[in-house]
Amino acid sequence: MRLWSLIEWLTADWKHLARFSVLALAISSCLWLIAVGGVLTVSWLAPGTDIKVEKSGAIILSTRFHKTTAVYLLTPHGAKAGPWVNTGIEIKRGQDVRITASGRVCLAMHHMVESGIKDVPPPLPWSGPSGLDPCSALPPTTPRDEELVRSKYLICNTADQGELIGVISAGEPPIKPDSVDVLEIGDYWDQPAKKSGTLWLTVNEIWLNKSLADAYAPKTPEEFEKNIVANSYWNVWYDDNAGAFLITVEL
Ligand SMILES: [Ca+2]
Repeated sequence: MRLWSLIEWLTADWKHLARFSVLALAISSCLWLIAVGGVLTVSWLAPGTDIKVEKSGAIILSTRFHKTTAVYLLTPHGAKAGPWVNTGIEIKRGQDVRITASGRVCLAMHHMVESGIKDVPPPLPWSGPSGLDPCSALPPTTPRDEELVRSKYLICNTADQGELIGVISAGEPPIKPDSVDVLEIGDYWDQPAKKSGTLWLTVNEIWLNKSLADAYAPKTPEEFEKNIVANSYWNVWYDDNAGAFLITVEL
């Protein structure tokens, strides 16, 4: 009956119909705006995840309201022309950077194979991202002692051999950067970035050049000329490494 009364009221005067039409249009418009606004708000608040794969192989995940997380698998061989590996992970100055690393690397695979054949402990045990404990050189008659003699030639003298180290740089860093520029990451590093650039990583080893014959010890100068200089084989100490570190960078 109420519906019939409404129809009678609307048809009694065209002004009633006009007012009713305007009111109905206003209410429907408001409902439509509320619905559209709700959909847009929900989609804006939703944590949409963007996944990008860099040429370097780094997998970068980012969400609208959360920090970026990048994952990179670092092998301990260095790059083609130098020890520093371009991760493709970009960092801005002042960003809080948290790096976590896991995995193990072998820094002298030939020693590992020889020890495996003889069933004796290897002179260079597998190393985590924090590098080798210098005390593992004992007893001093093992080939590990040779590594201690050469330690002054490491890319970062204040980090242990095999330790994960990094540099934030716009271009490829020098083989042995200024010590203030080297991030001694190990298995965990959490600090604001002091500069903007790409994250370059490597394990702390020796990258030879013509003037580092002593770093080829205990081989002779003649062997250094024949094996290394003649072949520009500067990465000889990186070439016998094996394993990998899984690096997670949170920005
Ligand atoms: Ca090595």
